[in-house]
Amino acid sequence: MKIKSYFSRTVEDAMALASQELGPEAMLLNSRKAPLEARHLGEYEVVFANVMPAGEAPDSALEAAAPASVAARPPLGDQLSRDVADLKRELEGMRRTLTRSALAPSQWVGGSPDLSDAYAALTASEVGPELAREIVQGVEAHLVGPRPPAGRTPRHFDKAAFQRALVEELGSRFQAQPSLGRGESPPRIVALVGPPGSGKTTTLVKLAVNYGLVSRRPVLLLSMDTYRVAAAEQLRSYAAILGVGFQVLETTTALAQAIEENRGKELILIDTPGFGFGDMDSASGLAQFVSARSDIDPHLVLPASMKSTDLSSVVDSFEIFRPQRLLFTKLDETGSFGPILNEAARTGKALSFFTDGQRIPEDLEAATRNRLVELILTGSSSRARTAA
Ligand SMILES: Nc1nc2c(ncn2[C@@H]2O[C@H](COP(=O)(O)OP(=O)(O)OP(=O)(O)O)[C@@H](O)[C@H]2O)c(=O)[nH]1
Ligand SMILES: [Mg+2]
Repeated sequence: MKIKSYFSRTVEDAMALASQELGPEAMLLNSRKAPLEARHLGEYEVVFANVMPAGEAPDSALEAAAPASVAARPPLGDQLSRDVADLKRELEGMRRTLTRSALAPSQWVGGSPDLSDAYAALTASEVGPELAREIVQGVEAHLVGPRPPAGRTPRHFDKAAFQRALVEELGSRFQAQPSLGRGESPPRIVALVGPPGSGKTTTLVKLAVNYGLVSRRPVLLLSMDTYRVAAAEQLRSYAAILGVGFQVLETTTALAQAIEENRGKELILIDTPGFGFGDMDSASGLAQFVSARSDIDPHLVLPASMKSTDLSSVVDSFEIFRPQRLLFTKLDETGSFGPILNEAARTGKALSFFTDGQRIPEDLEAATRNRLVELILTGSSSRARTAA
């Protein structure tokens, strides 16, 4: 048997590596956030063991450590298979205990495994440890009252009641507002802002089709992206295909004028250039204009695959636009949706829409509480799709 630690960006990456190196029998013993001094090697440290198939030579280091009676057993036949099966069961038990004690706050150890498992599931989905703890404490309070006397928390809860409480607690931590525009009266004016390549232009076209063309609302697309030669052309082509109005504007004065001249439209969607950390200064003119206009609804477009800490920095740097809503793209590129919850909970900003693929217009959906809860608990973005 071999025990090996893997450092990686996600637990899934480590599992893939371990299965490659140690074989499909590789068993996860423990996972935890990597200690600070080893963080450069990866976010997580995940420990695996491989139990050698019958007939394979045991690892010498472990053989030396094994009790004489085990080491002396004949290496072949049924006895070995039984030993391996016993060992596997033992290791699985160890893994559960270790995972719980590594991931769950100590007050749950020896308390309810259901609570520890929920905490471990949330943190595995990259929900921040503090938020995960609050959610699980909320579930406990929901099911047994605010401060259960010591030893009064049941070890196991009714499955359905537990799931309901967990969904409710998770859902109460953020807002979802899948709508476009601020006031009730048209035109609804939306600006998509965000870092380079986050999916602003693609999402804008998806919105134009789903919330404009499909309901026969007159739409206008405006591009403020004159930074790169091809940028506005990308949107111009889409506008031509869709048969909707399109203008490229160089200045905020021209943008104000275009809005004024198109008050008859129902939906005006404004595309903006991607601003990276290094060029937020060049965003200030546009940001000032957008944030000062009470009729423009800026949605901050962010890739769901971004790490929580990076997301927070990006959201903070885009605060100059005063976006009230967060729009997450590329859900299909991650299996950990905790960072979306972390950011929505941290900022109190509502989630507006999700995109989960490159197909226009299909890969867009309204953000709802149930959907994010489902994403976090299942770790999968697949959904029932309408025929293309
Ligand atoms: N997998 C996946 N790819 C996406 C999604 N949304 C957008 N993309 C892709 O991401 C790339 C960048 O998309 P754009 O819409 O051009 O991004 P942008 O934010 O306008 O980029 P800049 O204008 O350069 O800042 C394109 O290849 C898109 O097809 C999504 O939900 N999933
Ligand atoms: Mg763009």
